[in-house]
Amino acid sequence: MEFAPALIEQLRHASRVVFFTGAGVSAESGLPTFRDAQTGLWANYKPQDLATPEAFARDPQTVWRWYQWRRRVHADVTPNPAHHAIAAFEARLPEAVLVTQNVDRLHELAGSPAPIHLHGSVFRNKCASCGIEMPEVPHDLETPPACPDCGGLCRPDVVWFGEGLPPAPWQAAVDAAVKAEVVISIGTSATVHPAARIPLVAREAGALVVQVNPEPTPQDKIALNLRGKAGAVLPALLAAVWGE
Ligand code: BJW
Ligand code: ZN
Repeated sequence: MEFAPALIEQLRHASRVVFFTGAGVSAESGLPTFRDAQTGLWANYKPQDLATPEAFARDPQTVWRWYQWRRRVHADVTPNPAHHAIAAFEARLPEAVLVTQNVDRLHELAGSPAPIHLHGSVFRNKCASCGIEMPEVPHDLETPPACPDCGGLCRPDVVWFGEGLPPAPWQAAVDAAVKAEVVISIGTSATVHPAARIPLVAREAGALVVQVNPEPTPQDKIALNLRGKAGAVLPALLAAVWGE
């Protein structure tokens, strides 16, 4: 795989690099992206219609069962070469920051020290009424437990459509984007806001934005586009920069 020599030089000498990831980075581990059609039991449901507070209020058991099923799928998957390459980049770059929209834990499993999770984690729970953190439960429990404090229902600690992002991770991501020399945006459709603003904020502040995606996105025009799968492009980029 060929890369522009100027890109390789810039990465070799950069320190403030932000990696911004979406569901495409986990696709080669076997996790469907958000915009893929669902299969099996869930073929008739669109993720966009399940990941909302309204869906949970209307039919908590169906939404809960969808997340429990996803937790079972997530428990069986492992990081792919893209996650490993990002962790290797982070180890080399003095001030790398990893910002992810993903609710899986594959970056952590690949050795990334402190990913900033903008959309929470599918492996944490909280009370849907009072917001208190609730413990993990067996992934085959088919109904959401009740909150010990207020009797509200347990839900996954993820950010649904219409909900605000957790303020501290969001602020940390914006701060890193403003300071970045390079942002590498990987496997995201760049359509879900405000997260999709991270590469835009960095570009406005003068950073180079590199996008790794086999498909076009609305951010093609502000980025240097590396068309291909993350699991192929990132190890090749790592090798081109440091011969690893
Ligand atoms: C590969 C690959 C390979 C494949 N290698 N690549 C401005 C304009 C319009 C709308 C809005 C706006 N601001 C806010 C909104 C509304 C809404 C929104 O953005 N809607 C748009 C869809 C139109 N946003 C919100 O509601 C947000 N909240 C909010 O704004 O609150 C306001 C508020 C403020 C104060 C108080 C109260 C409210 C919240 C958004 C939360 C998103 N949550 C989800 C679900 C998480 C839980 C779960 O997983 O169940 O997060 S939605 C879903 O999308 C998930 C993802 O993190 C997120 C991003 O998706 P991502 O990662 O980009 O995946 P895909 O599937 O879209 O794309 C995959 C890409 O990978 C594709 O491009 C492929 O080509 C590529 N790919 N294989 C590399 N091998
Ligand atoms: Zn509660």
